[in-house]
Amino acid sequence: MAKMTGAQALTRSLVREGVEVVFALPGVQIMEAFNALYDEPSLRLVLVRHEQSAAYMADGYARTTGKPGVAMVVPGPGALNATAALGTAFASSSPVMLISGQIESYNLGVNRGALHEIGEQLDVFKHLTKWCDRTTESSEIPTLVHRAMEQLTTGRPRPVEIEVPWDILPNQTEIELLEQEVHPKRRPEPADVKSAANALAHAKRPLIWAGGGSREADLSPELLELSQVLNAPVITTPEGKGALPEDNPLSLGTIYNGHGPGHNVVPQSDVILVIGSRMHMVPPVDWSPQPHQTLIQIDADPEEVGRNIPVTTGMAADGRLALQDLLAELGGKTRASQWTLEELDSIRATTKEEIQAMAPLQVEIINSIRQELDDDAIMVSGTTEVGYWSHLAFPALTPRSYLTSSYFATLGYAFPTALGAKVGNPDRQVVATSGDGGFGYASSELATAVQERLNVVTILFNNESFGASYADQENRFGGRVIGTRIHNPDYAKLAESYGAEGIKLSGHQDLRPALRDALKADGPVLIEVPIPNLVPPFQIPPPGMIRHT
Ligand SMILES: Cc1ncc(C[n+]2csc(CCOP(=O)(O)OP(=O)(O)O)c2C)c(N)n1
Repeated sequence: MAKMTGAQALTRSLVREGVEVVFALPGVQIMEAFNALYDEPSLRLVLVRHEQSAAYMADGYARTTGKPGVAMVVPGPGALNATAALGTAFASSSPVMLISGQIESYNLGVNRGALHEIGEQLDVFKHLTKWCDRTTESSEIPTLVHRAMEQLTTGRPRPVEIEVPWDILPNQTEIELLEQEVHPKRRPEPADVKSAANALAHAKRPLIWAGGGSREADLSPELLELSQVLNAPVITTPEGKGALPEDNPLSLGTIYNGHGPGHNVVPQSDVILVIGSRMHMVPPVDWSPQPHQTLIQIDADPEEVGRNIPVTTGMAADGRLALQDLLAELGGKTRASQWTLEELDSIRATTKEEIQAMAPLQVEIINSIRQELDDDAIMVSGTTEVGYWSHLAFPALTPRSYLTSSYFATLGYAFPTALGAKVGNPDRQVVATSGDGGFGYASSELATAVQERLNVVTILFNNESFGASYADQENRFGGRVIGTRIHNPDYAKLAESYGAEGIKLSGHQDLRPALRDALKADGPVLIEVPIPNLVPPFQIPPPGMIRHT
């Protein structure tokens, strides 16, 4: 026990729980907390320009480091500004803690119209978080933070939100701080491990399907070993990219919106091991796992097991522990499945040709980006033409190196998310791709990037439109174009006006040397690339798509 203010209890608790960075934007209800941060040199405050970015940055930091990301905002408008980012973190199973201030504890529930009041703020966050709570006692702040950390580090990682009314932050009282706790992860049931191992050991053509859960379970070493022991090829979802390096001979690449290797490999497989994926097939395709195939699903979230496709064996467990148990059960002896490397090479080549034929320009651009990047560079693929196609054509070579906005498909997330990734990984290259429409959402964070000297390179593809929506009007609405063409600033000049570097290319052919130089800069660089309007993968029917009449 020691005498301290509620705000000190908050910041000291964060330090004890291992937090190193808080992404925040000030306001009266959290000024006490800012004041307490003044005395915590180990806790870096990254000041942002919009609350959406605080939460996006916390997400980018969390997904690339494996450590919870923390954002702090004022209640009401600040908290609401953060919601799209929190929803993105929820969809992406990312451990983000949003600390929202609150109105005075004595005004809670009275609807008096206190500054920044929302009737019941916790209700806003109920469906955007795994857990949210508040305290009205300063002595309870360490417990609130501790419980939030427990939620972030156990089971399926998803965001949490905590609230502290501002009148309890200056209170000086005896407060006991808590020590960081390492919570045990959940092991699978031994009987399930036995039956799954038995099915995999006898599989003729086993297949491993790795989703975003593989990222959060950090199971890459085990995944590599298991794929080799079973001689099983691996496909991933966009969120699982990099779980097995995509240049590994057993990697077949990524399935996305029905495209990719799925139709070339799933039907031929007899036993499919799914790790950390919902198996939600959008659009529905005839190559999704069928009842005659043995389906084994491992997921940290018990509610996900069998939700979209019935499974033969389900394991609600930590992915890494489950793979370790499977490997132990299999005894480390290599199984000779029927897959040959020639067959896998042929599937890979066919898939590549299919993608190349659908999107030649996008693939050319993606290849030129990949060629300039280190293996462990972080790519935040924006909600844009080149971003969608990168799911299919950009090989991710290390874990935690490829970020998407998952099923939220959030426009505008890429640039701020990349900034958070860079804060957490100062020694890795970080690149974001963005459309002209998407970049506008958080362009003011150029100021943050300059202030924090973050060398994030944003490649902005300018087609002077909300391109995906424009293409939709061209293709589905007979060219009746309305509300999809946009006026743009001169992006290079915009970046320069913030003190960042801005480069305007006359064509995508010049991208490679520009990117090479940009990656060596001492701060943010924006590279604008003009491109024509193109068609995203979700507007091209994939092989085996089931059409509903
Ligand atoms: C927050 C949000 N608002 C709207 C959308 C719908 N939407 C998806 S793509 C798109 C157009 C994006 O335009 P741009 O960023 O310029 O990229 P482009 O499609 O031109 O490559 C829109 C409006 C969305 N996904 N997210």
